[in-house]
Amino acid sequence: MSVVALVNTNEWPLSDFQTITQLREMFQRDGVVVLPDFVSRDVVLRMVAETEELIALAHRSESHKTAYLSAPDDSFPVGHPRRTVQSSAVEVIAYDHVPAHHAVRELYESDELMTFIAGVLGQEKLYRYADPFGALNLAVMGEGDQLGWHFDMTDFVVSLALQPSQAGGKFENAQKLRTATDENYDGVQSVLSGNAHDRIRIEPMHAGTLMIFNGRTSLHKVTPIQGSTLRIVALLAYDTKSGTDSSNELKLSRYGRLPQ
Ligand SMILES: O=C(O)CCC(=O)C(=O)O
Repeated sequence: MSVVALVNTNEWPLSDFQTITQLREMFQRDGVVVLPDFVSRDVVLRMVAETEELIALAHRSESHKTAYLSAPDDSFPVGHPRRTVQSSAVEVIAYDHVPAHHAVRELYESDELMTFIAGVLGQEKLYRYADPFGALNLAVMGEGDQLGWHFDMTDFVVSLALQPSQAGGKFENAQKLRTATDENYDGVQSVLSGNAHDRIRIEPMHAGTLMIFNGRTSLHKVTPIQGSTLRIVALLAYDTKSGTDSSNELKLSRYGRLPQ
């Protein structure tokens, strides 16, 4: 299916110079852009139904790490972000388990989408991840699951919200909290200890919303899921370099296996 049939191109014309320019300015300013109704309701319903068929293949991982996705470092004082543990639990359907006809995979593999995202990011060219598991993930969270506060290890992430939970499951974002040269530990600590409400925004995650997000500099979390409706998000991975793969350690913890 062509990308035009998947994307709401009336609202989001993928090759429109003005649209891309506005989004790029927004991304540079805020570290995040949110595109509601990026895919229409019909397409979302198809994506959810096709994902539900794969749920049995999801791998569950639970982790207790710091916001830097590392083990706590006892050389820092008690209460320091480098020593403060966050709990996360999520189930992930890996790329190799997503069949070629799945609408999310069709969208991910479309060059038009990748060129559009490159434009928003202000990059000449993007590449899909070479990770056979991590290039595309369908992340499924059930009652009680959450993602604790964390920074990502990649410069940006592209997510497509497919199904919100009944309650909870909110994406909270303390945008641009650190830079490459300033860890801003005081600012991070005040978010972790719940004392920085004015610093946090909740990004809308209605079904069909695409989000392009700089998670390396923005501290973010997903609040505990409430109710029996699964929260489902597709995570589309790209890089500015070709051949990017994840480590075996990450593969084992996130997917419970290694490529054959
Ligand atoms: O599920 C989401 O909305 C965000 C996922 C996320 O933060 C992550 O995978 O690092």
